[in-house]
Amino acid sequence: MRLDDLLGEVARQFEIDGEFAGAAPYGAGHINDSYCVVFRQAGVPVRFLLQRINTRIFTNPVALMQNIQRVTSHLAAQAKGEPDCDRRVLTLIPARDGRVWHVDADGGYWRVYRFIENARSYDAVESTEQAFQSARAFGRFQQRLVGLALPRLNDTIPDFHNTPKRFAALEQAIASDVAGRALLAKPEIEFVLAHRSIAGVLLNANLPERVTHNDTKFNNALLDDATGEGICVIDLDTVMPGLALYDFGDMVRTATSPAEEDERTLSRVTLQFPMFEALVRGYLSSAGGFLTKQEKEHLVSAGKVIAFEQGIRFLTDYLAGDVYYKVHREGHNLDRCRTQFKLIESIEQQEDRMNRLVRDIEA
Ligand code: ADP
Ligand code: GN1
Ligand code: MG
Repeated sequence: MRLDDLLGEVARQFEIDGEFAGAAPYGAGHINDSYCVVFRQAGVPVRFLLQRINTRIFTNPVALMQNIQRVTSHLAAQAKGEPDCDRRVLTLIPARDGRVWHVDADGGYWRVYRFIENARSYDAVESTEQAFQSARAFGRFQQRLVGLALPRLNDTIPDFHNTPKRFAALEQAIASDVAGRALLAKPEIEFVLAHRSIAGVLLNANLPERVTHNDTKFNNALLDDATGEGICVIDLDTVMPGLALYDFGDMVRTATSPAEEDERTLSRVTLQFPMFEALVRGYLSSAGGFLTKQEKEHLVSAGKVIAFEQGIRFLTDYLAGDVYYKVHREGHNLDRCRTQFKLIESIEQQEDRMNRLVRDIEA
């Protein structure tokens, strides 16, 4: 079936009024297939976000959707009464059979969200205000989930942020070298081995388990077009039990450098201190009330650990022959890996100053 026909057929399975008027690929995510679909309702075009879940990566899509349903209902109850509350939380549109997903004839899993209008995501940070706003939104997301009722959420990807296990998987990939690329990545492999002590820093710090987002890259927060406010946290597939600092670490990884994740001019990849400061202030403005002293003391190491872990993951995928992340050019995963390691070097050069800043803010 042609993609356009498939999208129309799938979209019509959801509780959406009006006539299907078209669909187009949307966004720059590495994992799911996202489409903006339009329905004409009383003559007016209304947009929705249709996604096919990547079931190669999320092997239990029903458990995943149960998590998202619980989390979005909880967040919606918390946001109730706030101005513009329906733009502050993702809203699932149910399928006509009452579930919040649809399975197509080929076994593909689909879901639909209301489209958050007049807001957008950015692939690279442009100002300290943006950094502050995204960190505040991710911190608020965590804060509002502190009171999520039991049972524990499902682990949608077990050991997702277990950096030592990611390290071990890389060692395996180097040893088997299935794509014959290890020689091409010699400097990066040497970097990882020389920095191996970073891997255990968060896991060995005895930090409390919380409900976390686990994929807080800068483009997973929507910023309001008019006010710049971090209005909605999106991409909820990996919301599950985790450490608060996985989320803060991923903010540092993705919202301190002016360059995109796959930048090839590595001199552009650098941790800009004012962006880091804005992230700390934004995050603590919403999450500061529940974080422990130990968590706050690890804010700087969090950035290093998560950039290290992500570099390891890109490198592993490069060596495996690009089987996990969507790639758009030769060597794409290796380019992505290099930016992570360049960022770690930049953090290492500024670490003392970064730690002093955190202590001063907390004093
Ligand atoms: P992926 O898991 O592939 O990263 P995302 O859920 O992050 O997919 O969605 C991809 C992009 O689509 C986002 O970066 C964002 O720009 C846009 N997007 C996602 N959900 C919505 C929504 N409900 N309203 C408007 N835009 C959205
Ligand atoms: C993937 O879905 P997306 O593009 O927001 C990945 C994250 C990585 C990120 C790196 C489920 O996120 O863990 O940090 O790419 N998501 C999954 O850009 O693996
Ligand atoms: Mg995303």
